[in-house]
Amino acid sequence: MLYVDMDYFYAACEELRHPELRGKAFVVGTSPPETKESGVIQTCTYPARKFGIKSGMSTAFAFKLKPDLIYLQADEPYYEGISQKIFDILRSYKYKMEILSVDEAALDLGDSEYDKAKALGFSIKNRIKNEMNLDASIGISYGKVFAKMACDASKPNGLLLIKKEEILDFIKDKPISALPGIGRKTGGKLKSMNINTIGELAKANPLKLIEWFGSYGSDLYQQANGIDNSRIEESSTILSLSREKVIPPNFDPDALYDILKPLAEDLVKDAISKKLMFKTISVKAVFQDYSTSVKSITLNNYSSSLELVLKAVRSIIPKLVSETRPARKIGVRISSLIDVKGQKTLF
Ligand code: DCP
Ligand code: MG
Ligand code: MG
Repeated sequence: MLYVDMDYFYAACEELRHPELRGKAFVVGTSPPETKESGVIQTCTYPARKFGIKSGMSTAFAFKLKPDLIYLQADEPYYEGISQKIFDILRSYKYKMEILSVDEAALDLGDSEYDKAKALGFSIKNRIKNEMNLDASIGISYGKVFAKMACDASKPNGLLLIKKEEILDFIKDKPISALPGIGRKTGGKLKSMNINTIGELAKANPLKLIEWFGSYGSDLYQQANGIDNSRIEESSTILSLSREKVIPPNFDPDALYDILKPLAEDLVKDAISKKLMFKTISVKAVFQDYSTSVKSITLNNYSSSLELVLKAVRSIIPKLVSETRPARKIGVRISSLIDVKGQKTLF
């Protein structure tokens, strides 16, 4: 498996159209410059990371760490256009490919020899550099999870191959947070049981893990023991579908669901007609000051269920908007799409 993740992606895209920023410490955040301190950092360049700045941090705090930080507001449609071009390059290699986020994808190399896989990795890196002037990091290993971990460990602008027999050594002293999918909740629970490293997780009681986390617990136990059963789910060339609507002035925030429901119905109809299934559901709000906020829910499996979209929308709305912060526009989006052409039984 070969895993590609672009380096400081949104900020690297900004360097393409603002060459004067290249190599500087700057951040990309959610809010317009006038109200930037109310938002969060979406990414920052590696020079900015030296000051302790990170994605997800409040912009106000990032400015405490570096008061003369350069700030830009995110422009997602621009980044998504660049992302499509990168995926076109990856697709041209004709391997089975899964897109995992705006800046990452996995290619299934089958039983390729290590030398051949490495040469392919360098060829991909060079093409992305030559054609897009962007740095990609690449991890090659057995399974999606270990290839992603190799990619993370290679950053920035790296390429790392971890052979099957090297995996246990590679993962055992890493913190559990290095495993993809371990967030604050799972991480906190494991830490409360004194499980801090992947090596410690490998020795945990698998039945307990399943009791706490269901089938994810079993995946975690296997991964910690060097087993990765994840398969490539071939992605659609369409990255996401969305619908949005302007909210009338003084609209009751409790009634936002009534605006989103018909949008979600139309969206799911569109997905089914395009023979697509989705895994991620997002609701986006644009506020009066044009700052935006997006919250997402990722399902365990691909779906085409309107019910699941509506359930996700109902649970996200209260987290996104409040009476003190009225939204001017609201939208719903489905992403992580797969093509189900020829798999009619799924519908
Ligand atoms: N992103 C975001 N909010 C976050 C994390 C990420 O909006 N909390 C966006 C901005 C990132 C892009 O997604 O540029 C890709 O995320 P990555 O996690 O791959 O991070 P970067 O590509 O920015 O940096 P790295 O070099 O560590 O991959
Ligand atoms: Mg990245
Ligand atoms: Mg990424």
